[in-house]
Amino acid sequence: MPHHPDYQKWEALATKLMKGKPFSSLQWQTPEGISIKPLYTAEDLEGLDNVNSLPGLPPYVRGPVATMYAGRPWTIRQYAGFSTARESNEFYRKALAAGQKGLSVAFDLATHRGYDSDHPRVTGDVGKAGVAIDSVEDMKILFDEIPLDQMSVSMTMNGAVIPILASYIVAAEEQGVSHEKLTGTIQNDILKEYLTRNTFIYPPGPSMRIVADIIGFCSKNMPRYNTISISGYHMMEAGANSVLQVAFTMADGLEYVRTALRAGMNIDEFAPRLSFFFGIGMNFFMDIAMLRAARFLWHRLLQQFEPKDPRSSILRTHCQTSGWSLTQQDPYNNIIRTTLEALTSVLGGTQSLHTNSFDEAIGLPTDFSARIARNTQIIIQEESEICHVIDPLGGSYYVESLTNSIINEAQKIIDEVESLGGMAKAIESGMPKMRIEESAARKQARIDQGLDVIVGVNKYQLKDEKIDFEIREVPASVRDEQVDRLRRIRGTRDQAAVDRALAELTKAAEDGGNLLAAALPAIRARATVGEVSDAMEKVFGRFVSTTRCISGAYASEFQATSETLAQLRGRTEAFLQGNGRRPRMLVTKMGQDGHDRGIKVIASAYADLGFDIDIGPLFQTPQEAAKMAIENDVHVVGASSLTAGHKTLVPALVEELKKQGGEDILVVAGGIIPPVDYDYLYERGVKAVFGPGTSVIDSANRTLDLIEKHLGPTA
Ligand code: 2CP
Repeated sequence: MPHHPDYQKWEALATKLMKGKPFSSLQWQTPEGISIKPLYTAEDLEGLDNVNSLPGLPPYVRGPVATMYAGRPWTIRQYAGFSTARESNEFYRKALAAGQKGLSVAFDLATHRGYDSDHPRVTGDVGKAGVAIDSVEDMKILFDEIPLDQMSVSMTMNGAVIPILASYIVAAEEQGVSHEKLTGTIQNDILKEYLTRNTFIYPPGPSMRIVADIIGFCSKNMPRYNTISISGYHMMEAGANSVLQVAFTMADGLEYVRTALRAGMNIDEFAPRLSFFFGIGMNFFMDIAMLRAARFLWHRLLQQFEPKDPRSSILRTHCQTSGWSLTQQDPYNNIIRTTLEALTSVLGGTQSLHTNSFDEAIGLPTDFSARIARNTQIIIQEESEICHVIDPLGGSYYVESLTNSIINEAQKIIDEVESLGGMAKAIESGMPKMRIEESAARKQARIDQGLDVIVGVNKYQLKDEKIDFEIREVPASVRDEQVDRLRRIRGTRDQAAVDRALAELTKAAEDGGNLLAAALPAIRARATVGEVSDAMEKVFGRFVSTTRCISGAYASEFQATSETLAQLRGRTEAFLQGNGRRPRMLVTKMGQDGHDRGIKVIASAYADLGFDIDIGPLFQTPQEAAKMAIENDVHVVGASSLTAGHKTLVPALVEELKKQGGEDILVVAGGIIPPVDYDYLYERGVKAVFGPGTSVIDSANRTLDLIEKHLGPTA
């Protein structure tokens, strides 16, 4: 019992208010497995390692810089990019004029996966979820009138990281900016691509070599450039709770450090320029504590490499508010969610921040929604007076105690990963992926039962949902424009010089030369992003992932008495009796969209509900998805789209099914599909569209209704 002199008085008062309920009923068990008490006191801080340090000094819990925001606020760095380089450049220049401080480039999925815009696999992806970049000519337009010696630029690129970083460097050269003046960050975090984000190109071995080559080149030639952004964000978006996010991110970081050391670098040559990226969700204090714990852990973990430079073990991070926490229902609520998450990031001591636009669960941000998102940060920075005091929650009984719990829980998982031989081996074993997917399925089950409240989705729903704001649409003509420019570039360049440079790059891939250095001549000669990727693919091959799915987690999170679960399981059993087989569904992601949380949750939950589930490999074409659906004799295909390819790819699937003799197979769609597009899809044969926030139980019931109606009275 705490020794506070008044503790017993407080307990007596509180017990009276409990009206006979046990005191323990006020304890809350978080999804991370941390037990939260209703009250923390000074005694909770006794003996904790993370308490009472100072900012800018080890173990850096209170911030990486001594003066923190009192000296310089965090960088307002909005992640953006869409359509063509010209349009994105205009968007950036307007944002910078309106108070944004750093740039963060979003590339389209074709670019991420190393395909030029005229490649047949990317017809639905060009310019959709980011800007299309096919060559240095596009990169030059992207940064037109933006001096690259003065602007820090982050580029989210992992798969096609060699041609994209090379194009950025050459665009800077052609602006007259030398390599050592460049400031910014390349994401270059391939491990989490195999785990969650899925924009890999090559197998893990050569991909890790690329990471090391970039760290090696930049450490020597671009000393102000952050060579990697070790990212937990995508793990959180895929369903990881805060402990899993921080643990797996640290473990990824250790793997990169060891990779660079193995490549012959000295720890102090590269570690000061490793940076991090965390996702911030709605558990306000949890993620403040997570950022503080992350800094503590990184400092402690790095000591094994015996750094001499103190900067080597300082964790600096970018944060982004959670896209997954945004709802399509009552979407202005998202402004409030994002504000809270931004405050979490700031109170946790982030160096750089992206705040999401309120309409991102519906479509691409517009100028209007992007302005509100940006101003959310500007108002915190310039109106709230928050920046004057460093780590204002330092010493808070609750926050410090929570910081300590996260340190301890995350360390256990890091130890588990280490015992598997490090993160690369752990990923091969499937352990981190399973933990994240299990966490996602459990979360969905809690939401579907109303145990975790989402306002406007499972509580306080609106009767009439009206969208009274503009939604940005990227026209199909963007692809034509890119294809035209590619044709012009290929028609005017010195083809022999391009061929020579590409052959040199292939040779470097074979012989072990630095790949970024070897790509620069090819990019200068106007080789395209796709050609540079192909030159390495000749040696490395293209990686094909296998999609597995966990079972039991969704159902086990349901209360035993749940009638909805029992009712649906009864329906699928009855279907089995009536039809001799279970309702069978193929879930597919077409195009280059690798956001697979949705299909994973659907697949494991539907399987728990009694469906037979097939999961298509990532990056299917509509032809491939139709063929698989027919071969597997499914009743329905569920197509998930989160990157604006739905109007091209889903109708193409319906057509392909008809063409290949599968016209009896139903098609439903889900993901981020603006409601204004629903009719477009219905008119083209799609039977149902399930937007974000749809309960899995509801969607399963509706899917079963559709199948039964389609099969007729025998069903
Ligand atoms: C900072 N500085 C200061 C102070 N604070 N100087 C004096 N007093 C202070 N109080 C200095 C720093 O030392 C640094 O100088 C310079 O100011 C810039 O500060 P910084 O803290 O390094 O900020 P930054 O340049 O914005 O860099 C932040 C990060 C960087 C985190 C280190 O890696 C970054 O910007 N990351 C962004 C990643 C990103 O945008 N990702 C997008 C993800 P020196 O440089 O001279 O030391 S997109 C997400 C999507 C969803 C996706 O991935 O799919």
